[in-house]
Amino acid sequence: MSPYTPLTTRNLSNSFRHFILFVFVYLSALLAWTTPIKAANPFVRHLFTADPAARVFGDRLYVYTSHDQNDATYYDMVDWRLFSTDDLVTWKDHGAVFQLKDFAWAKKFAWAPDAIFANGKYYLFLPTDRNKIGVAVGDTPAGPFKDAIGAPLIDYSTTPEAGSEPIDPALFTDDDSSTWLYFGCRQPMVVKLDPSLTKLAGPLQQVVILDPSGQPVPRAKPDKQPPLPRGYGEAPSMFKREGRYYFVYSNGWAKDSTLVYAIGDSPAGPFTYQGKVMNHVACSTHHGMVCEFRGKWYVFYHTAELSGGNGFRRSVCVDELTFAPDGKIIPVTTTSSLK
Ligand code: FUB
Repeated sequence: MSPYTPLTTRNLSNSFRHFILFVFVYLSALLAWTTPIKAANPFVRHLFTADPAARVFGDRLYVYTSHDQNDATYYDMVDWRLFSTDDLVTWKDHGAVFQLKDFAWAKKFAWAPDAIFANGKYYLFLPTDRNKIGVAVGDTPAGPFKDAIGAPLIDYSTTPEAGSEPIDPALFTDDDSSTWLYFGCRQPMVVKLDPSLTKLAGPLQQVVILDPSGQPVPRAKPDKQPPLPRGYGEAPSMFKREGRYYFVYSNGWAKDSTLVYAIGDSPAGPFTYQGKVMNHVACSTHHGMVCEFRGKWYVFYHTAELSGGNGFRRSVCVDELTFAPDGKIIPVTTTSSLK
């Protein structure tokens, strides 16, 4: 073979093809380098939003939130909001998907929502009045939704065994299709739901959280800061990874409180305390959810940074979350473009 190959038309077109390929690869790498992997935190800034519940329906990520009022001096919210995205960079605002007045029996406090897909429909689980949980149903993730029962699913006044503050509903569907509802402030509760999702299918049980020596963890208190592991405050959520059940919750309202987690072998527990999900953020409440989207894991949470530290005017945020080889969560260092 000749060491010198003349520049034939064929070689020329090959060289051109290589050049185009090189430019394409170079530009793709440049684009990947400069394209943000998610919007800067907080990712909703045109209104105050809190208590994010992140759910994947189809190939899209939906975040249902409560909605703090611009002039709020308490958690006197009146509607629930929805945002969705394909890429965590561009978010669509779906507006208010349900309002307190859509439940004829509810009076106040449109607090932390959750959503689930079942029976070909989308169900919202919504706490009101600080003592009730209602269910709304719709045909799409963004509704329109209507009251699915015409009465609360959980009501402390008729079901005191639900605990004195049945708020913060969170749902989990296991591989066997059973659906579990977690809720409660200070007292974590779990109950199996009927497949209709509009009835309870089992006893209301307290969620048991143990320390690594098998002792129940002490309860969270507003003004005290017992050492970790500290007990349950509010904001439960559940996810399953590699056959294990991760119970995520806020460990209260102390200066260093945050989202923590415990792991168990069944959705009803007991769960053994593991550690923090993320660092403490500037806010008097901590509420979030861990969610897998397109092969990556994320923690959604809220902060009060955008309002300058007003805990009644919060903003939802998201950061990527990773696991150690033994399945433990590597505590997330939160990001913000406001710092
Ligand atoms: O948003 C009102 C309440 O604040 C929620 O129910 C709690 O989880 C806390 O975030």
